Amino acid sequence: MTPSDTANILAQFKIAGTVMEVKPIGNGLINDTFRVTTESDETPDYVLQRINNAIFQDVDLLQHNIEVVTAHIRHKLEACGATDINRRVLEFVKTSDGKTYYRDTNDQYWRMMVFIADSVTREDVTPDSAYDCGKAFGNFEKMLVDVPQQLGETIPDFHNMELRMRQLRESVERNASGRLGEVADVVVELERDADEMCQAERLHRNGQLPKRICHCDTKVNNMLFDQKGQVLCVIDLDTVMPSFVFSDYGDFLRTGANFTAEDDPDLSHVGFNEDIFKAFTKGYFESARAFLTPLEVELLPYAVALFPFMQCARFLTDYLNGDIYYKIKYPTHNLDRTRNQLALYRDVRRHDTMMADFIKSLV
Ligand code: GN1
Ligand code: MG
Repeated sequence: MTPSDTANILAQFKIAGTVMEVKPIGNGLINDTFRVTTESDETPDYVLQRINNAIFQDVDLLQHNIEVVTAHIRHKLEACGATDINRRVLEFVKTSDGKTYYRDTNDQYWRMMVFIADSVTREDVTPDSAYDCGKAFGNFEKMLVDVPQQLGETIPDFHNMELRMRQLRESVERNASGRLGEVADVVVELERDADEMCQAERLHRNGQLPKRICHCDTKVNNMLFDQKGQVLCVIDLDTVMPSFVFSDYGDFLRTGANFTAEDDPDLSHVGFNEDIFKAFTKGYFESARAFLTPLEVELLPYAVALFPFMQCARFLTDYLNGDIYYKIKYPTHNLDRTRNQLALYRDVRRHDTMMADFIKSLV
């Protein structure tokens, strides 16, 4: 982005104050994010994002979802007399024609949010913070059980395991990168459990499992905390859409309860952290028990296994396709991610009984 591009983009949004600096922040694998600092302490800072519209192809639908969800949460917070509401829900800045995004002349899409004052993101999860995160994500779902409008899927079938297996099989078939030989063992292992991991879709077709509005990218770095470490709000709302509750519960534990990062190439570091599992589950269940069905509760251990399994299939598919989806830092990055997630999946399965017993003890 040249300085004049930046100036043009900023000029589209009705922001207060004079911009001093625009600097990249965050480490998401999909969008590009910048912090926009304004000169005076009287005016807020902002977050500018370029929406990756190769991945989120219907930006109109995406922003519609986000507008509905943030308005609904704001309304709920007001109704229960919450304080500090501007730090508990995101606020989007409108463009001069009243939209929450701007499409530039290069077909790039931009949006702006008010930067939440005195907030920090975290990358680490401890048993204490895991409990709070569980409560917060459970509460996020709870606030959205009665969203008044139909929301669309911003990435159709995003967490549909049947689709992810189909995509993997196609990438195996094509072997576009010529890397299949290196990963054939992983393909065999995923195929072995594929049927079991696809059970949510079958239960949904039989009418036994509902879709609810979920966040669908529940990493700890998709939350803001205050300076004392208390959760302020959930951010990164692009993937908020109808899904199984497993998405939010299982995907948090995929990253939060792994002893190491999802791309650590040293598999001896990978493992499932039981303390984090218990703390997160306790917090999540406290918030979500009011609306979860008995079948959803019974399948929570399945959710914990599903997400490393699905992410393994997704990273592997991208590796076979020649790294066209996830940002990579070196040629075998997706391979390291794939093997890491497979190792995590295996370790989660060793905890099946422990997880089921723990969840029963909460019910
Ligand atoms: C992507 O960009 P980020 O890190 O928030 C991906 C998630 C994956 C994650 C793996 C839209 O999320 O589904 O779990 O990478 N988001 C999308 O790190 O595909
Ligand atoms: Mg993110």
